[in-house]
Amino acid sequence: MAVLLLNSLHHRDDWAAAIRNAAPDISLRVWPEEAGDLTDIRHAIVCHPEIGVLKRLPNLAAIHSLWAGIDHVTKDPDLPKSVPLIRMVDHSLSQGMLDYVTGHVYRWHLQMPKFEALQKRIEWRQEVPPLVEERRVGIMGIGTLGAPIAQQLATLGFQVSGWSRSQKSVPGVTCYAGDETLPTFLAASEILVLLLPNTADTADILNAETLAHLPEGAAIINAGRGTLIDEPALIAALDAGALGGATLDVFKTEPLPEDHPFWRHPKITVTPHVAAETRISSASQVIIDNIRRLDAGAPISDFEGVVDHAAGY
Ligand code: NDP
Ligand code: OXD
Repeated sequence: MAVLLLNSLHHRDDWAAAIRNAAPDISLRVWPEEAGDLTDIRHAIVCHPEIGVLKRLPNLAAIHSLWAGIDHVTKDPDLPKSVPLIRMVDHSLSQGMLDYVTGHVYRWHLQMPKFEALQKRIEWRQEVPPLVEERRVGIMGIGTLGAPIAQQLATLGFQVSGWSRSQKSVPGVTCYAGDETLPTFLAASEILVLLLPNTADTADILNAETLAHLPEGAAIINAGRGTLIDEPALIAALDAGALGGATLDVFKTEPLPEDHPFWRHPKITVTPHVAAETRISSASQVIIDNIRRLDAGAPISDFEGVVDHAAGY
């Protein structure tokens, strides 16, 4: 049985080389040129796979996503949902996100955008930022990536809240769960970090109504998905002065179109979907281990990151 790499986006040949080097015993074929007989394929490793291909693989044991988000796979209307889909859970992805979020939280906490603007105007204005213990940070989505970030920010001294679908317990973090707690959670988030997945329930979850719960002058860091934010509502809140600023890494349309207002908005920092890259060196080993364990008969319930299609993530 073989493994098929369907990677239309990221360093396809580097991924193939890494897997072949680390696991010469695995028979890896690269879509499309090496696909061969599709009935041989037991595992599909995917990053933005071509729509409709996965349903043509009748003997799949699992689909392995190179990304933590799985919307690049579930957008296929013919995705075979009876086949387990495993999203990426990897140390380097978690560390990259921890670095990104910590850096941008500090940037807003220390009011760096304000001082950058003052410098452009050659203006000396001493507005001393609060201490970390006076700063309230909210992490929306305290899953694989969000929970250790919330814990780390709490260890650094911030007042941290987290919000998720099911009740969580994270040391040092006030944990909220469910839609009814969202207004209270948002009201405690001077810096709000979005680390939710793209699902039917999270679409435009930050909109005019929910943004209004944030403290005046709050900053938003979106490292989850662009679908989480109602874009016109965000711009309106920034322009009205209700929000202090936003760092946006993910967008409804990527690459962000040249004429999109986010590029030139004075209160928005754009990063081009780089918050946390799946690093080939470590993540290829995660996939190889998962394939080996599945082939050795480990039950799917033993694996981290198995997608619940009903929940959408
Ligand atoms: P997880 O599935 O581990 O965590 C998702 C979190 O969101 C969980 O806490 C979950 O709650 C919560 N959640 C989901 N739906 C809802 C809802 N309707 N209401 C409240 N809470 C909800 O995912 P990861 O932490 O691994 O990744 C999160 C996302 O980060 C990915 O889906 C992807 O979109 C994004 N990402 C972005 C990257 C980038 O470079 N910008 C890189 C990697 C990931 P519960 O705990 O109860 O299940
Ligand atoms: C991911 C991403 O989901 O890079 O892993 O966005």
